[in-house]
Amino acid sequence: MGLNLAQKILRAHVVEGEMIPGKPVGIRIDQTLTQDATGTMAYLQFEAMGVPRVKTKLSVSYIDHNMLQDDFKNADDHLYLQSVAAKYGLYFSRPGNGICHQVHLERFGAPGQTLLGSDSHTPTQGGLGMIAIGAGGLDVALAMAGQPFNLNWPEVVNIRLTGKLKPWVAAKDVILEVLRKLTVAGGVGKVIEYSGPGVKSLSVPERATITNMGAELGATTSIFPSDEITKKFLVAQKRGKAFKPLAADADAQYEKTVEIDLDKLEPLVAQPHSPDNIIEVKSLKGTKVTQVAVGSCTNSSFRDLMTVAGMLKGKTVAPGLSLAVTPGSKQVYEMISGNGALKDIIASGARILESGCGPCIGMGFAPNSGGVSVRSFNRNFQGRSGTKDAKVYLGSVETCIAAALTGELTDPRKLGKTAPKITWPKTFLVEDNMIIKPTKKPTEVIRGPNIKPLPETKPLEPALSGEVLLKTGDNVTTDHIMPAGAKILPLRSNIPEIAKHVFASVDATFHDRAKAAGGGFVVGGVNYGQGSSREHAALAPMYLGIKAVIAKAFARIHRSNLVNFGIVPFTFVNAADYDQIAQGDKLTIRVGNLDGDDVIIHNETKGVQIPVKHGLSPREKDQIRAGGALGLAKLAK
Ligand code: MIC
Ligand code: SF4
Repeated sequence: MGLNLAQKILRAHVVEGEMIPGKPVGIRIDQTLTQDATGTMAYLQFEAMGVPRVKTKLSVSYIDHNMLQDDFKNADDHLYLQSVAAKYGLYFSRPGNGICHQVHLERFGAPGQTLLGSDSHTPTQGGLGMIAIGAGGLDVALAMAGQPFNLNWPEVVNIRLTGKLKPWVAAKDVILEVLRKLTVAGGVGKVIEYSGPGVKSLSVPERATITNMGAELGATTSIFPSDEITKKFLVAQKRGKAFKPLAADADAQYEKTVEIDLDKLEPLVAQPHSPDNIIEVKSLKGTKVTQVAVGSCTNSSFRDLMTVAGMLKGKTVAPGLSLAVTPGSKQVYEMISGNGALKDIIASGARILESGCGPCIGMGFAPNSGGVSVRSFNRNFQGRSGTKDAKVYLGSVETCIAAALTGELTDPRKLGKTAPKITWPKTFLVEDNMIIKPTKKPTEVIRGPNIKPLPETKPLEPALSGEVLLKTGDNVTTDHIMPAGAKILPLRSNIPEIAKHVFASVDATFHDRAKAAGGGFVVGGVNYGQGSSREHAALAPMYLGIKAVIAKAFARIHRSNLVNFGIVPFTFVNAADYDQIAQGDKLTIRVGNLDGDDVIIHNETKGVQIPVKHGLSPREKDQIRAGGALGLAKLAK
């Protein structure tokens, strides 16, 4: 029986466990990446492990999220990260060098290797034929310390691409179509693997747009084969040596195959407030738009910025609308300024933002009240833009600029028969002067006042009791649990402070009630904790005394983060029992030593007993018993 590509790479990296779908395995990690918003916590945890140097082939620390420096906090974090990188042997990508996933694609990604990143869009590197997985900072810290990464052996779904994209239809429309078909929970526990004759019509950055937004499916990762196009990209990045041809066997088996005919695709958008709320752009014709933003790790490559320039050349942004454009990396920025494309963008009235995450994570450029924003990004959860009642649509660069020029949602095909043609350079401009290489020189770690010590964790108690502090619905995101944005993100290395914002947008009283009650429980629906990999969505609730979350189903990364911080993730045996618990109910859960999987919740307020499961692997049980993975790592030292 032939193997698919994901299985081939994973198999070559397995160090423990059984390769049976749903069963836990440990894999060796070749590369890691962190960004500043998750990195500070990851490195505080790495430091606590007492390992003198990172043990991976390559580890990179990026600064791209917390770039607004309205006081000392973000700048303190940057210095801490730079000094930690120097001390422990990491590459350091300085602020201004670009968005981690874009820069990693250009400078470090390597076909056939494994990458673990403390950011949910780490699968971007699947565009280069890597197994690239997003995880919480603690998992990344453990990988840097040489530990295997644990995951359940995934099912592999094949997306078979045929045909070729028509003018004005983009790679973004491919992933929006996949989201329409599979939904935001459709990828949980799965790897999405692309195959078929349509693959060769897509460049590496286009493939990376698709694998990037595979995160929105909840998938473990997404991957493309590594072929002649991959080789051309790596050679153009002066990294030809990293190339390795990789593909699935001709008779590879998949859990299922979904066919997409690229010829038939049309420009699509995700409507507010979910990336799977997909519709054709043409059916929203005439919807007034007040702002447009191009950028983010999904769509800020050279190809994307050249498309922006080509479409804007000689034109002016529609009145009553603001357009922001973010080049994804310094390489892209320098190249478009060298070839004159930047001039066309500036001349049109666009506002150029520095290379970083920016508006994607609410770091500036928030929309007006009730505004309509069209963005080339990957997430449109309510409030993420910084304006709670804004309506955010996600679309291709082509769809964004069509809106920017006309002031309303417009099918880009209406702009003419031929889309701007992009001339690819033979070689990209390779100048790594903003990447500091690891050295062996002894260095001191710089800890400004924003770097607070890690909070204490406590071993598991045999009986958990308390109040249900919050009951949520389905698809709650980590942006709901632990919001981001310009005001809250600078607190990422200060848990007592950031904990004040837990669930702030859902229920502003949550923090005070949790504190007063000395902790308690949260109840959720399906796909609880989708979205970001931020471990603060587990760490801050742990700090507030949350002992367990009881949900219909969890998103993969968030479930692992809960376990990493000693919070038990229970799922209902019967989903209907969700109705048997109300906010404010008093629960007692006798977990004992977590030996059996079946646990009964006693709802003392309602006088009912509710069966739940924890589904913890032996390793996860040990972690929870020790009060979390860091506790366990310390015990093992
Ligand atoms: C995001 O897109 O939500 C982020 C910000 O990049 C997060 C990481 C974080 O919260 O720091 C992610 O996707 O993991
Ligand atoms: Fe940054 Fe947005 Fe990408 Fe997250 S999704 S890494 S915030 S650009």
